[in-house]
Amino acid sequence: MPALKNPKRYTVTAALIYANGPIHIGHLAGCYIPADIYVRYLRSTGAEVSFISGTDEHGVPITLRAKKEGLTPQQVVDKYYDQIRDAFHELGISFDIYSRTSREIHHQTSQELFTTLYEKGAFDEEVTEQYYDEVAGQFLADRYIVGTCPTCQNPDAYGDQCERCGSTLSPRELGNPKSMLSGAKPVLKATKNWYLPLDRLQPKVEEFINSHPEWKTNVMGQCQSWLKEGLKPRAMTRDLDWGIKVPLPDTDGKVLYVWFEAPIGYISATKDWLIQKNGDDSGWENWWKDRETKLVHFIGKDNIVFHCIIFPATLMEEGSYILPDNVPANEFMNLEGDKISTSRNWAVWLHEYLRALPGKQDVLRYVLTANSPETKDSEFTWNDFQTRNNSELVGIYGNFVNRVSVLIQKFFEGKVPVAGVGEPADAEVLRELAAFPERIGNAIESYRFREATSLIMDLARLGNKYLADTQPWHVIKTDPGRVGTILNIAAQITGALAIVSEPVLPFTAEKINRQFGLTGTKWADAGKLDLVTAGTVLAEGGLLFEKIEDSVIETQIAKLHEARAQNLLAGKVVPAVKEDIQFDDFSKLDIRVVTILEAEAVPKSKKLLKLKVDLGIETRTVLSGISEHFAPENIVGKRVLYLANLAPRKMMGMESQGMILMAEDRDGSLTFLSPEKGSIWNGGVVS
Ligand code: B3M
Ligand code: ZN
Repeated sequence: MPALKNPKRYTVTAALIYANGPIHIGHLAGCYIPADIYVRYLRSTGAEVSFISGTDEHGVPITLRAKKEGLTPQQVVDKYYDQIRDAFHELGISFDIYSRTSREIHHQTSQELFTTLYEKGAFDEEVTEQYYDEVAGQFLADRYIVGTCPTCQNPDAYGDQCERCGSTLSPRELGNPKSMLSGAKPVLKATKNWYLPLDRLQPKVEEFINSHPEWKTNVMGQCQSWLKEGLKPRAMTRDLDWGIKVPLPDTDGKVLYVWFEAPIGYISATKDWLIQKNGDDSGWENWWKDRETKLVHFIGKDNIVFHCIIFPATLMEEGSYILPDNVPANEFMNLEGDKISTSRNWAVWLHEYLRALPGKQDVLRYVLTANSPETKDSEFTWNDFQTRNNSELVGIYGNFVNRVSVLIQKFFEGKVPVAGVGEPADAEVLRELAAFPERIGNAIESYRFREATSLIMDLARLGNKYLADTQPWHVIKTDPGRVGTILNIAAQITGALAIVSEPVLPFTAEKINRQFGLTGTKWADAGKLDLVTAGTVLAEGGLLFEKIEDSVIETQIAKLHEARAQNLLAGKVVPAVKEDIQFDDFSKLDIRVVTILEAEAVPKSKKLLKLKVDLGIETRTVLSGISEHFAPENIVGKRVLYLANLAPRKMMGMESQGMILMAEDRDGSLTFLSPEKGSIWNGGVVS
């Protein structure tokens, strides 16, 4: 099936993210923002669209997270479902439905599809030996097992995939396998599972993929490399207890493979949407079975094989479904020079962004699109974020709209003036304006969102240039009628800008619409000469974008590094408690409260301070490795705990007597132990 021309309707899906953690900018840039731009554009052209997404609530990523957080899998998915849904909503991602795979409708839909395929004989039933953890009493599928990747020797490859080299694996291919549950070396145990014979389906899959030469090269590249390697049968069931029960007799302890059922979640979510909207799911087939419906999957690059090969193969075997027309997967977005990583806490989290920079949804949408990892990995930096905001959104886009409204306020009491007879400059700008909607539309329809964004900015530049060329602020003195024409045209450009930028900047477009009295505009209205009606009284506008100061950016960068440091420390091994000693051993320690009388840096030493301490009965000199933590002048006079009978040691040519006792925090900072009262503490009481 080659790409569909003039579809009747669109089913647009965005990946069902695992409900095992919050959303970060990598997810947004990879899939959700492009999907939302595409859908908002389609709606604006009057197309019939369903925009489908939700959370993926099964699979090992959920159960592993539950184990890590000390929650049940259900508690984990409940917690993150709400958080993810709300954050998307706040960012203006305009899903028609944000469903979840734990809903009954999904269990039912995926079990039905499994049963249909089973009854058609689409699966091979096979008893194989799978790894089993005898300590945990559980089979170890996918991410429950780690070992050495046969391709790149990464010692931490998962049972289903090596994250270092990208190879798809099965647990048996791992060297030195280890259970993620107990750390035990797993044993092999026989179990029955149902396999989709992708090897036999390869010719059909190949024909499907080859009918789409228009797919993005990064997507096509991955597909071809899979096909070249030769598809292998893949089990569609797993020996796990969290998931959707296999709808066959005697299959206790078995669930559907998460990558079998999760994409079916798009279908269930469509039904869920219709049920919520109309009370029943009638008509759902229009979105999934009508050959004139265009199905587009927005995903990140790590999900390509599942959406381009495995899910289509499943649908082909069933027979009555349409197949994806396109899978415009993006590459990855990196962050400040490093890969985004949830486990290393190196990410900008959406819910935190929304709290830290309220009202700046469009700035994030814009920056992530302008710098989208469309054809290759790209990088988000806070400095680039600031520059794009300050010089593009504020300096070009916001500046244009602001000038238009200020000039209309100033010269026409806030009422959009009537246009008179035009001059060549007007004809020229209108000619250029007229070309933009189609150019931007074409870019969006071809999934070139970066280009669309830069064209939007070009349109704002065109507006600025028109004002600079026609100089209404000078002309007003001699020819107010001419200024009326100029500002009427400028208002039409503003209205068009709102329409064509709405997919990327929906909050901003809404503000412009409100200010310029526009309602219910469509894509085809952009470029019309009477889009903004003369005589419209401009509503209060305010600035569309505001400058972001250095301090805001510095705070964000610091936060990022702090989060990573915290994370590293959280993983730091705290030494186990040492072997027991007897009271006699303890009473040998002569611990006292002393006062620091003098403190000075030790020449040529980075760490040492030379302290003179007062024991009450004598003074001592002690060298203490605290120079990086305390300035000498700040510690004179402090009362601290001191081990008085530690045998003297030579350091840097000086004798150090005894030792100052300190507490070390998780982040490596030091604190003196400073009793408020008392002079000598010996085996117990501070008095
Ligand atoms: N849950 C992978 C992910 O969250 C997977 C996507 C499913 S899409 C049907 O990245
Ligand atoms: Zn590898």
